[in-house]
Amino acid sequence: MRIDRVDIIHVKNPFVHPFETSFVRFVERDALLIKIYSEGLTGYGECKAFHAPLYNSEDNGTCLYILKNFLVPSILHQDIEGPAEFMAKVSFIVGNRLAKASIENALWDLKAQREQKSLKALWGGVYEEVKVGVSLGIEPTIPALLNKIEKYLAEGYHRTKLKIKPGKDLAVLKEVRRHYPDITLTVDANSDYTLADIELFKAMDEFNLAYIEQPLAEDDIIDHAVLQKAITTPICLDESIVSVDAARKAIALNSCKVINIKSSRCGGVGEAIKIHDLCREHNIPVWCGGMTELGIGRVQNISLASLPNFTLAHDIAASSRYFAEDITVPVVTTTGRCTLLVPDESNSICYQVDEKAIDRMLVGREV
Ligand code: OSB
Ligand code: MG
Repeated sequence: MRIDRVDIIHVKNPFVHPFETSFVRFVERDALLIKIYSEGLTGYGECKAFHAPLYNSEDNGTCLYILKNFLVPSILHQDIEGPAEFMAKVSFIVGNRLAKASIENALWDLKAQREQKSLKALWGGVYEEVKVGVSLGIEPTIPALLNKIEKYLAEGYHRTKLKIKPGKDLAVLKEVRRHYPDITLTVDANSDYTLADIELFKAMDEFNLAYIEQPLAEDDIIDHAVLQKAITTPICLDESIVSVDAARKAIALNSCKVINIKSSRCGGVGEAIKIHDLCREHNIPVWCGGMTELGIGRVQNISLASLPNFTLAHDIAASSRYFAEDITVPVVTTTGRCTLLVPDESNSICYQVDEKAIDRMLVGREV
């Protein structure tokens, strides 16, 4: 496909409620969108970086720099076969996976349109519906958190994940379990602990958590292996799994029993599918992680989550979990059966990008 033009669109969409993680309190989604024009079609990708390098080493500023200086020039006014050829072409660039994935995702959108296939069909999806979970931020008080849990259970979320940080962990869990002894519950530490906290994680075993997500450092699968040996609760790695090679090593070391796949974090859907396949061979269940994305990213995540080994509930909530307004028509909505419908030829679900909504959220555009 000939690439005629690439726009980088900067938008901001306020959150309906602040979302606090161990690393920052988010009040809005500040994001770069990629729009690629090719032979009369337009493909969209969403860059999953944030305003600052807090989740990993990239942010919107570094992504914009890499996009403008390296990634866009590698495809603009050229003939390119598709996402895989693009990834091979930019493999000389070390890291910068969130930036690479934003273009890769837009090329998948174009490929799907050219071949008149759904992303689900292109990627080998099998499920018609995928399970929704909710990721709840750190709240100022335990009653405030209990209110949030109640709200999302009532909305039909299948799994509740609580963000934790040192000082906001065991006491919170104890109260939540006292009120909700039977819900499917997990915690996400976003790397905020070390092996010095091993006793704290041993104490978590009594809360019957489905898993503990990324307790230790991004680059430390050795310490995660030590911790996994010391506790019965499964560890789920998020930040650490930046590639299929990282997944292979984590599995070999028994650093985790579950993996959260984010196509952005590992440089694109091509790599995400390789991780999915590897985990399937090793009986490691996976689920699709989220980056509080807007609709473009949300819809692509739903399609990825339809692959067979995505058996646990995903961090792909309805648009309304974060936003009053989203950038797809329709916006993402749950079914009422703790699931989301996967867009496909076989059903009538089809999402269009809402250009007018993008214009309302617009900060700037680079053509
Ligand atoms: O670690 O999974 C994470 C949000 C921002 C950055 C990292 C993470 C998260 C979430 C929210 O947990 C997931 C979502 O609902 O999109
Ligand atoms: Mg996480």
